[in-house]
Amino acid sequence: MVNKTEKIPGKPLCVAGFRIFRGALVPRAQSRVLGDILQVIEQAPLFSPMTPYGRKMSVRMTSAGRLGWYSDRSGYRYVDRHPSGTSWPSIPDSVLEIWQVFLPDAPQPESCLVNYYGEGARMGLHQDRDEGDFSFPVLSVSLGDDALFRMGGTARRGKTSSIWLKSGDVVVIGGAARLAYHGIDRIRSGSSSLVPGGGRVNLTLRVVR
Ligand SMILES: O=C(O)CCC(=O)C(=O)O
Ligand SMILES: [Mn+2]
Repeated sequence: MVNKTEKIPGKPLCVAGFRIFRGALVPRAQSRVLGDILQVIEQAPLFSPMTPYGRKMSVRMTSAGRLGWYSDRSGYRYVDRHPSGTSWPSIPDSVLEIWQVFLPDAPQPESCLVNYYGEGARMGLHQDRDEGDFSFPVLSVSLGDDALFRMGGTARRGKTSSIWLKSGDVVVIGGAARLAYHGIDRIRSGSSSLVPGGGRVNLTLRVVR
């Protein structure tokens, strides 16, 4: 249930090769997707991963799909089970529909990372490079509180630009930007009432292989 005007995705805002589709999900679609993701979280509760450097991440996360992104002292990787030992729940149809609209020619994503940002949570500048295949874009969906998204190039210390992502925005990170650095500097706590109890939920869909 993507915005009708975006059924054939309109012209995106392009920043550093990142394609940003403002308001791609209308409020009703945002509620539907969030409801489905809250069910995922019930089956596979959010946890706080440890970085390979031994620091607890401020973002809490879980996954849906065949593979989930995971991190601990052994490094960043994809695993086929939640830390509790159960398989990850399936990616909800409402989420796959978004992928289908924006990336009809790509294979189905094998992973939907669910990031939860409470007050003060952030995600440092990084590349998405734990997948075995970088031929396909990464698609990200923002739900809930506004987030300041920083985008750079493929060099660690290159120039960056930032944009506030809002609930319902979709970002497609492909082509020259597939391995570009990006991160979330901060969220604007209380800027949306979509997520019960507040905060921001980000979905990151990826083909992993
Ligand atoms: O929260 C976001 O918008 C970005 C998340 C992200 O970059 C990631 O999980 O790799
Ligand atoms: Mn990322």
